[in-house]
Amino acid sequence: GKTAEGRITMRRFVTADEKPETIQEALQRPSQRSTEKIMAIVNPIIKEVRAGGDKALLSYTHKFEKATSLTSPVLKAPFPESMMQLPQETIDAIDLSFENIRKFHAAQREEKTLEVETMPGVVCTRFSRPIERVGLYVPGGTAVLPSTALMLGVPAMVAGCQKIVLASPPRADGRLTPEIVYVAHKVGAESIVLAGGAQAVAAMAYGTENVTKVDKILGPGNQFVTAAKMIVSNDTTANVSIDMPAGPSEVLVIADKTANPAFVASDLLSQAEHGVDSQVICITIDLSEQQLQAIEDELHDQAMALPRVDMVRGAISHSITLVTSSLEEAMELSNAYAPEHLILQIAHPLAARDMVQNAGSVFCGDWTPESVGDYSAGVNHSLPTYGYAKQYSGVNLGSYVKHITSAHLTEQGLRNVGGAVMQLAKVEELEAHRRAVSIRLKWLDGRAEGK
Ligand code: HSO
Ligand code: ZN
Repeated sequence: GKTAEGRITMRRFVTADEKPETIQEALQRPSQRSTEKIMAIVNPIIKEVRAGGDKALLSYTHKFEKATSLTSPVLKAPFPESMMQLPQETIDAIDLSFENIRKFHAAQREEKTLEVETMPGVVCTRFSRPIERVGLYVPGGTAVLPSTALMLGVPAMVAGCQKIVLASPPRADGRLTPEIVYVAHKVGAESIVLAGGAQAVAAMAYGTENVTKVDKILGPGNQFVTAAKMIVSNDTTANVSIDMPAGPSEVLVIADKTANPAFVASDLLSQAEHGVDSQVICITIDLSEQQLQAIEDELHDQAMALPRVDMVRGAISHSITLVTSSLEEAMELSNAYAPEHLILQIAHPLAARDMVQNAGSVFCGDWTPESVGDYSAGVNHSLPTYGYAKQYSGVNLGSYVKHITSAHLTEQGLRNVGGAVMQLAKVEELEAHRRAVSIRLKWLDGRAEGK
């Protein structure tokens, strides 16, 4: 069979022996299918769901998920107990993870209203409010991902969003993974849309007879989901925003002489098993040939024992090892790549963390595999991929709130700031703006003169 073919190994580059362009080229993400092609498929789906509502949504689910027995595209809370029957170990694991994620995101609340008196009598205030209705997309695909439901749902609950709508493609028998229903119940979701892909995104963006229209859509997905999110967020008639563009998952591991080769390999593989388009990068610092070999041997041996070895093979085929000789160089390469996950298996991980400029989430030291963050530590696993860690944050409490500012001036405040306002209004030739101030100042003067 396929799995017996060839050694599973990453191309190796010694940075000192290569031109910087070669290294940058090697660090390119695998290219995505052209956006035009994807858009051409996604646009009609969005139009149809928008026009046809529940019926159109359901027929896509029959077609793509083969869930032909499904008669309604939405499951409303309260969800029946029978849909969340789980082994006690799974319940305990979800409950423990839920609690850690809840704690970490609750600590991100800004309790206090920010208030600054910019001049005497001129008070500027900023406060936050939850986004009222959020749509959380939990992908189906090659693995069931209840952990993604936790990562999206718990912060929505903590932020106080009034309506939490989950969407996830049902299995061919029309049923949802019970773990996802259990998480939906725990975070207080009002409904679950039993659909995936662009059709689920469209349903939440515009609403249907039974799908609640939402204000923001969050969650990872394949290229169709990502394209749909981009299209609806560009449509002003939908009035919906999204979290961030998403691409395949990635990890970058930095390993020095103190790293355990078996640990390094296990972390590379835990990301590689996500899918053939995943990318993993290993940057070594000052390793001997023997130590490099030890990581490569571990990678091959551990990979061969994995049920998803075929995915791993695909991912590893466009993954690389960069051999460097200093922490500074390693960090510079990592910052340029801007990995979704950065794992520091080095002598002083916390000191190196200060040098991180671009990364979605950082995992420090030998005892912090990425999987703890994927599931249970409390940090979020919905993170910027494809280099977007340069400008985006991962999902966090702030993803579910918006800020409102307010100003409050006293009479004296208006006297203090009014001159500048009137002058700038004059420059912009906006006379009504100028008069909104002058009319008040005149009134104040009149009162002072007792008129
Ligand atoms: N590493 C994935 C998240 C995940 N891992 C879900 C396991 N389940 C992307 O950050
Ligand atoms: Zn993962």
